[in-house]
Amino acid sequence: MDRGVRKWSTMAGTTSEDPRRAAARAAAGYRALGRTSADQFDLADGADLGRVSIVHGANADVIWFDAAGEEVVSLCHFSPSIDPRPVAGDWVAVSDDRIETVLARRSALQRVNQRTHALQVLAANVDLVLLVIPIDRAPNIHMLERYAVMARDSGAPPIIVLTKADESESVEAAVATVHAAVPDVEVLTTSSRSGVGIEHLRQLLGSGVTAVMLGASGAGKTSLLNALENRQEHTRTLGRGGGRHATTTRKLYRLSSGGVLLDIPGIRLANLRVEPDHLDETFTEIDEAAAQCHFRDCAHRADEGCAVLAAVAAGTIDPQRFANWQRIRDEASRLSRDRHPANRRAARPAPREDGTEGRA
Ligand SMILES: Nc1nc2c(ncn2[C@@H]2O[C@H](COP(=O)(O)OP(=O)(O)OP(=O)(O)O)[C@@H](O)[C@H]2O)c(=O)[nH]1
Ligand SMILES: [Mg+2]
Ligand SMILES: [Zn+2]
Repeated sequence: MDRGVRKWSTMAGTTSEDPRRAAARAAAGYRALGRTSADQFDLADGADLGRVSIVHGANADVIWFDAAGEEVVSLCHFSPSIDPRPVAGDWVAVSDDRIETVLARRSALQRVNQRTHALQVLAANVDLVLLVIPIDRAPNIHMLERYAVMARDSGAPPIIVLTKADESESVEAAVATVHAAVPDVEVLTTSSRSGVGIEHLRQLLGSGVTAVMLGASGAGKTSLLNALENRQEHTRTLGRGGGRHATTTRKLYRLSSGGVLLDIPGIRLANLRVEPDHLDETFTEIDEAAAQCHFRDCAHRADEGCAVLAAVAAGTIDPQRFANWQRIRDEASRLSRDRHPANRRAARPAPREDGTEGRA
């Protein structure tokens, strides 16, 4: 990279233009990039604020605004000591085409990497997680529940976006099924083909909102982006050979509705598996506190000498994280009980009042 040839923040700032107008233009640019009043950062002298749009290995495309308020997109490499590693959606401090620091994240969508068992951040600084579920067939509730847990764990509220309504035999039944599985989350029905629900989605994705789409490959995520923007990003061709994922990178898009949308590749159910082991790896703080419980087999319910409950009460463990942990723990033990044929009958949920069974 030709460093020194191109001065970072003074490049276009030497004109006689009114600096206040330039600053106002830059501020508007950062707002369109999803910056909110909650994003107040302390930048080192000479560094510029930027947002990561896409990561390629140890480089990333960063969008920022120069001293003249002009938008610049630079391919920046990571400072060798960078920690954490930048991901799409991160706010970063850049100088000389280098990402110096990743600024504090106000939310992060993450999953456990199946191979390394390490936590992997998929998207940073999101305000809304769109759980994208196709309804051209029966909605996959198993998957939806895990997505909901992931979303809740991110710190950003979820919204369920049902796709392919044009190919659904019974939209109302799908909505009812999904609503019963994840009761307190708004459900929006869409079709990228007919345009149903797209305007409503646009309204949810207004200025200052960064959303990420979470859903299986082929769920119709990129198609939603295309429908929102009347554009043509590459989507998946179903039923043919070739690559399984149409979208292979996580990328940030600015929307004409004012918001920002992160498109990420589909996540397979296998990578969302709920196992007690993964629970401990994902919720390490709970696992660590549990080592201090008085009873070795403490269930952290109401037990005497429970260090986990004490940590929640003291605020060292986030109550929301603890609630999510309890939810998945209970589900994991129910699943393992269900695997024993002798328990199957007893473990089946009672019919609900509306006559439907609890879950698929
Ligand atoms: N009938 C119908 N088909 C749709 C709709 N939305 C998407 N599809 C089709 O579903 C397939 C997958 O759509 P994509 O948008 O590529 O799915 P994706 O979730 O981005 O998939 P990955 O990028 O692999 O994660 C494509 O063949 C689309 O044409 C819809 O609203 N109606
Ligand atoms: Mg896609
Ligand atoms: Zn305990």
